[in-house]
Amino acid sequence: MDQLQFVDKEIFEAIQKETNRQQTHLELIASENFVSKAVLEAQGSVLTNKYAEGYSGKRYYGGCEYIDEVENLAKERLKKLFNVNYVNVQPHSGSQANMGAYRALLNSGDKILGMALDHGGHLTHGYKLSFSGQDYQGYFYGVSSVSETIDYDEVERIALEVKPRLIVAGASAYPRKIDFKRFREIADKVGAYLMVDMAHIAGLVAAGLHQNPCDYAHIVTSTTHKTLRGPRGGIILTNDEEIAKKVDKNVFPGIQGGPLMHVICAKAVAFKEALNEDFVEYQKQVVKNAKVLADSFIKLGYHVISGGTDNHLLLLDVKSKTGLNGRDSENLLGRVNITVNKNTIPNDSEKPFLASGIRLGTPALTTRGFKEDDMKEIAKLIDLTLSNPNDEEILEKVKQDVISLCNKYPLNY
Ligand code: DSN
Repeated sequence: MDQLQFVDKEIFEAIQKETNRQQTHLELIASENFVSKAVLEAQGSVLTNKYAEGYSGKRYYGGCEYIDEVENLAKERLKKLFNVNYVNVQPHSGSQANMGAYRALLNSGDKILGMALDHGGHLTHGYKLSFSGQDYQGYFYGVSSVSETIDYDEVERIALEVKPRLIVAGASAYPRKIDFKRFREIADKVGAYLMVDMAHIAGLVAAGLHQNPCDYAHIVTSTTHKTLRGPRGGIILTNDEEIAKKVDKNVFPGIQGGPLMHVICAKAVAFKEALNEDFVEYQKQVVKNAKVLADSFIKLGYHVISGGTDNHLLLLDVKSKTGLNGRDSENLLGRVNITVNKNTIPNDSEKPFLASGIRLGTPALTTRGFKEDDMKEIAKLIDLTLSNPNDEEILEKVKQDVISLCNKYPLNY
């Protein structure tokens, strides 16, 4: 950034402060990560200047020969990464990927059956305040109140009752593996499409650490910036040629205009990185770190939802152990440079704005190089903070320990 400081000092300084915040805080938001410098460079490239409505070889603007090269590379790499036949790399976000996928398969007013938001689902899986619950009729399944995991027999029972046109599998706060094969069996039994939103676990899938939804679902959507460690954006994947054609039409011109070619360029770079062997090692470490973090909290006497984790995140019931709700825990941890988000837990007695839990994820810290012993230390620091909300001396000491930990693993930006 050799120009920005002279052209726009205020924005330059805000970026400097955000860079410093990222360096000096423990980033435990499960949906965030740190991209490589190569991804940053690609996203900050001159491709931001180019209009390219349409698809490779069929654009509505001239001068797209290099743009086509970039989009083709992104698509070929993505197909290889998930072993799938057709992909669309143009959705600007995960929500738009989901909108494009729904519009490819559904008519307005059709029934969709997704995971309830307060059980770990996502706004775009049929929630009433999202387009997905307004354009379609949203029905929901949740987790068992005993195991706090998906009860597939119960999903089947609801599906038989609701008879949805589409079932959505995938979650934004679910710490266990999801059985996509079983979801497909349920979908087939009720004559529904199966869509999997793999946004949270895409990196794990790419590394072979989770069942690949492309083997089972009619359509798969994802973001590219979570465990997959790319730029912010969305993608749609399918093995069905007819569905692929509908997806393309519904993304452009259906819901979007010109693709963000600088972002697609950065997606291509991230997909290349994800095809490297070291990406598999990274994802293995993400999962190891999450397990150690979950175990550490269990040892400290916390209720970890579902008793642990199989993936990159865990849900911690803070209220039952500390008396603090999720919002106050998030704020308190923010004061000691630990970044988390409040989250409802299954059958939460608190409203979503307060929530009884926090969600913790390991993708970002694992990118920085954090290992199992650091996770044990982080659990202790979080517990110390939440157990002493009014002790300024302890909070200051925790903050200094957090900064020391961050300094041990500098971010190379
Ligand atoms: N907001 C994302 C998350 O935090 O999981 C989902 O879109």
